Amino acid sequence: MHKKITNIKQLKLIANTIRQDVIRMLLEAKSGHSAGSIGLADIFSALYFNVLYHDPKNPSWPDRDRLLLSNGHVAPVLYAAMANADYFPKEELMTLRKLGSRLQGHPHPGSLPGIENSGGPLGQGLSQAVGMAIVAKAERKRWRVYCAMSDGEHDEGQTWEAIMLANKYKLNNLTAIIDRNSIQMDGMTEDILPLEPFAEKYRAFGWRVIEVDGHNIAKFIEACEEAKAVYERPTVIIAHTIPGKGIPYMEYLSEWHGKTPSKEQADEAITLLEEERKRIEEE
Ligand SMILES: Cc1ncc(C[n+]2csc(CCOP(=O)(O)OP(=O)(O)O)c2C)c(N)n1
Ligand SMILES: [Mg+2]
Repeated sequence: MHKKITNIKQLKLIANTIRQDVIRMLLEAKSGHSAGSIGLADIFSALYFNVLYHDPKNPSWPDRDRLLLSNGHVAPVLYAAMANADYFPKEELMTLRKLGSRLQGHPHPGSLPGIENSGGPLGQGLSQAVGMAIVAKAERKRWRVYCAMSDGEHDEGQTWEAIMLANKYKLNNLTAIIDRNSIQMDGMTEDILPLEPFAEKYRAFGWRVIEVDGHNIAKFIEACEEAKAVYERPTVIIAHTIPGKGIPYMEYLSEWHGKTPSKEQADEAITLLEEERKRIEEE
């Protein structure tokens, strides 16, 4: 089984590496989704190096926790986290979106071991996760189901069907993690189709709600631990993140939802991230 890292500084350094990998992957691929992927680096560092019970050398280990990625367009952050956790060689990251690559533009379980669901069509991941959590409960398994989702995909009615079903079956083995970055493809979520009061909606649907700063790795891990102790209810962690976090020309801008950096922009991003790395090392 993968060894848990509890040192927050180390997890921050891994998140920094993931961000740098994502920039290099997107530069090489010349297509893909930047802002959401960069914003999720801290959460994916925490998930793959602390929260999940998994074994990168045995991806289909039956007792592993299942992590589903519903907002499949942020595949770059998932692949970067997986490569750093040793699921596959890091060089392969540069094949993102290339013909014949295992790293499809949106994750595909048949292509890459360790991927639990097909993502891409938004709004479906939570339904898949609920199905798995129902099976785990019925068979009295100890593994948990995690579903990473985005705020934008709450515009899909199917998401709310899954939210209701999770409540009906009291799925305390399910943790949903929402990237509350407030952007979607064409603008801010509150302008396109308002989600607020978001937490209250989940509470009204019977879920335990924990809101965290999605860049505070320690608090995020704490929230995941807290979710394990909730009695007979699913938990949602609403993680407030900054899209494009750490790269000022990208931060908070929905135009960076599906755009990739130019060579100059990528160089600037790597320089900024290297500076951040030094700051973390000096902490
Ligand atoms: C069912 C479906 N409708 C539309 C799309 C096109 N699409 C891809 S990403 C996206 C924006 C969704 O918002 P969010 O996931 O919050 O974006 P982010 O925060 O990552 O920028 C849309 C509409 C899709 N993939 N699936
Ligand atoms: Mg979003």
